[in-house]
Parts: sequence; structure tokens; C-alpha cells
Amino acid sequence: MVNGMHEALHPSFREPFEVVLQRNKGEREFQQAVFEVMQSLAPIEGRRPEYSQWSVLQRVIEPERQIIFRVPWVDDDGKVHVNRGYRVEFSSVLGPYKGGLRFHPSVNLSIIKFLGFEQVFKNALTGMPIGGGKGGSDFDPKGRSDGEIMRFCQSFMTELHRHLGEYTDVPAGDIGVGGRELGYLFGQYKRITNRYESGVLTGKGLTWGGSQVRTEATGYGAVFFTEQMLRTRGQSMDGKQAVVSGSGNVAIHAIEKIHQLGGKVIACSDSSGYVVDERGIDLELLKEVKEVRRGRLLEYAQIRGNGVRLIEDGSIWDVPCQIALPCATQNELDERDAKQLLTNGLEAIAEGANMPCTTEATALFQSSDCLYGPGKAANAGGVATSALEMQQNASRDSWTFEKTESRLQEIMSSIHESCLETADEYGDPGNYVMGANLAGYIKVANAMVAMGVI
Ligand code: NDP
Ligand code: 2IT
Repeated sequence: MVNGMHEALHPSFREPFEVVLQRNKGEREFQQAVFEVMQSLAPIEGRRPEYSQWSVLQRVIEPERQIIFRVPWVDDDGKVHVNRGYRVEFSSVLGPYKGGLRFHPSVNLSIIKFLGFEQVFKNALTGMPIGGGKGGSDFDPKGRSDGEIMRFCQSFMTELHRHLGEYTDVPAGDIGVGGRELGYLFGQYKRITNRYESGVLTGKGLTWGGSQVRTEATGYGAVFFTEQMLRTRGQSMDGKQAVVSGSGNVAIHAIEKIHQLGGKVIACSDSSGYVVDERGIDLELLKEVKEVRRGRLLEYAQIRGNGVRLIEDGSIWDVPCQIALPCATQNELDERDAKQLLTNGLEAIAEGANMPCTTEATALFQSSDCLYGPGKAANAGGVATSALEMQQNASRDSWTFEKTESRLQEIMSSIHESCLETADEYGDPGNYVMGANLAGYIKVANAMVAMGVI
């Protein structure tokens, strides 16, 4: 997809991009993520000579360290399985490597690198002292018992622990890694190191070092960001019809916040299909099906009744809405979907997931009148609240839900402001993609220049 797109880049970035293609052959997602950032950098060319003098771009596209390891574990029947574990420590220029762990059968080095690369700039945008990294495994948690999940997490951490530390690398959750997995991971880290090092992982349970609002933060933050975008046009979420893809951690809490703000979410999805519920998604039922039973959306449709059914083939983006929040996975929304959404009167889209829109869909949204909040800005609330969790751990404090949520709101407003100010300053007002990429990049690049060639 990215091959042959050099022309879309400023001439000074064509050679570094060629290096990315050659050095990371076949890593489509990573190439796509780098291309998107490079596309946004044209306006600083010539304005920051120290960046080219110190080869900032050439250094920032190469991870500081990439770790790949074997994860052997035994299932309930005594059978041995071998998975592959990853941790890509991308940049520690603004703080310890920080970013989630993803357990999903599709995980490969390209996916972990794209996520780690985006994390660097997202984390910079939050204004918190955190670098960027990402990890995970091609382990498929679906259908596995608690015992199997625990043994897998213990084996994974047995290797990963030597690379972690509250000042070194601080993982959290992502797809397939939530409270249960983080508990097993933290337990094993504590056991191996004989240290109660709370700050080594975020997304912990509330009784053992976790922060209020971390569970809700990514979804809530994405909706706060959407609300901020709508406000620039004198509008709000109140009375809007929304579609949210996914039905995991991010989607559930995005739906919750949209409903709190007076909007109505009429569709959500999982990998088996999507449901349309014109009365508005019943959040209690969705939580029961997804979080308690760890079931499929089919169960939601069956219990909800009243004509709600699971649509197995087709695209959730065909459902007409004013607000769209893709909260499932990368490249889940393509050019056709974007066209359909725009034809149906889409007013705003914010990326709860990381890189959910293809390059072509992104271009279409940017050339339209629709408000478009890119993931690095819109879903930064999760990692920002992780940084608040680290802050509470470091001071052995714990804040109330209200205080933490209001800090999250402030951070999302400041990210929103910083995107708009940067887009203004560099000559493309209202371009949140350019604003987010540039604001994050400049912060990272300035620190890299200050620290010399390392
Ligand atoms: P969860 O595992 O809780 O939920 C993921 C949801 O997306 C599930 O409904 C899942 O369906 C669906 N999904 C995942 N992969 C696919 C796929 N390949 N095809 C179709 N559906 C898929 O993960 P999260 O909610 O935590 O993460 C969702 C997105 O948000 C990811 O892109 C993640 O990187 C991003 N994100 C997460 C943050 C966090 O704090 N958790 C922070 C910032 C971004 P099924 O269950 O059927 O697989
Ligand atoms: O993509 C992301 O920002 C996350 N999965 C959250 C990372 C974190 O460290 O909280």
C-alpha cells in the first residue's frame, strides 16, 4: 500500500522513508504509521535546521531496542504451547518506555512496532514524562480458562521482567490484556524480583496500587476529545446519534460517556459482527455479556430481543450516524467505509483505537468538512491516566474518582488545544492530524537534540 507513495512526501523525507521500507521489509503497519507521521512533517522543513543537523528523523524511526522471546506454557490438558513475546522499546527520551501489551493471534513485529512508534508521539502529546514502547504476544486468549491465562502471563513475565522497572519500562493493557492479565503479570513480577514495585505496571486493581478512572480513561478521553472538537463549531454530544466499533475496554467506556453526555450509541461490534440497537445500546447488558461472561455479541442480541440481531457480514460503518468512534483495531475503517459515513452525514470521527483508519480513509476525512480526531490525540487519555497512576504510586497516594477524572479532562483539553495551536502555527488550521503529529514530534525532537546523539 505504501510503496510508490514517496511522491506524497516532502523531498527531504523520501530517502528516510525509503530506508524505512528497505529496513523493515513487509512490515506494512509500521510503514503506514511512519508514512502518516512523515506526511505531517513538511511544514517544519527548513524551520528547524538543528533537526536535520542531528538526524533526528533518522534516529526516531529506529526503535532503541527490540526484544523477542519464547513463551512456553502448559494448557489444562497438559499440552505444551509455544508463543512469541515482544517488547519494542521505542524511545526513552521523555521518560521510561511506556505503552501497553497486546495479546491477540494477529500480533507480529510490524504491529508492535507501529504501536510503539505511535505511542512515542501520543505520550509526548500528553505532556507527561513518559517515553514510548509496546509489547505483546500472538497468544489467543479466546476460550482459555483462567488457569491457562495465568500460566501464560507468568511465563511471559518470567522473561519480560528483566527488561522492566519503574524507571526503565512500564507496560499496561491493550487488546486482550485487562485487569485480570495485569494482576497475573504484576504478581509474577513481584514474586521474581521480591519487590512491591507498584510503578512497574499500570492498569492495576484499585486495591493494589491502581488508579481510579484508568479503566474508563481511554473511552472517556476519546469522548471528551470529540466534545472539544464539536465545541469549536458551537455543538455538543447532546442529542447526537453515534456508532462505536468494538465492545471491549475502550468501546464500552466510550459508549458510557456518550450516554452520560446525552448522545445515543446505536451500534457496536466485535470480531463476530455488529449489532444495531435503535433504542440505544444497553450498557449494563453489554458489560454483563462482555466483561462478566466474556461472551460474544450474539448473546447481547439474543437477550436484548426486540428485533436486535447480530449482522455477521457487512460493515458497522454502514449504520448512519453523526458521530463515529472506531474503538476496535487497526485498519478497521477503509475508504469505502469513509465514503459511506460521509454520505450518511457524519459530523465527527475520533479514533479510540490505534490507526483504525486506512491511509486512504484518513485522506478522505481530512479533505472533507468532518471533524477528525486522530488516535494519537483522541485515545491518549488511557496512557495519560497511566501516568497519573505512576504519579500516585510514586507519592504513595490515591486520588478520588472525581479528582482523577477532572485531571483527565484537563489533559484532553490541553491535547486538543495543542493540536489546534500547532496546526494554526504551521499553516493548516483545523487539521488535527497534522497538529497532533507535529506537536508530538517537536517535543520529542527537541529533547533528542538536547541530549545529543544517543
Ligand atoms: P479489548 O481487548 O478490550 O477489546 C477489543 C475489541 O475490538 C473487542 O471487541 C474485539 O472483538 C475487537 N477486535 C480486536 N481485534 C479485532 C480484529 N482484528 N477484528 C475485529 N475486531 C477486533 O481492547 P481495547 O478496548 O483495550 O483496545 C481497543 C483499541 O483501542 C485497540 O486498537 C487498542 O490499541 C486501542 N487503545 C487501547 C487503550 C487502552 O487503554 N486499553 C489505550 C489507547 C488505545 P473480539 O473480542 O471479538 O476479538
Ligand atoms: O495504546 C495505548 O495508549 C495503550 N494501550 C495504553 C498504554 C498505557 O501505557 O497505558
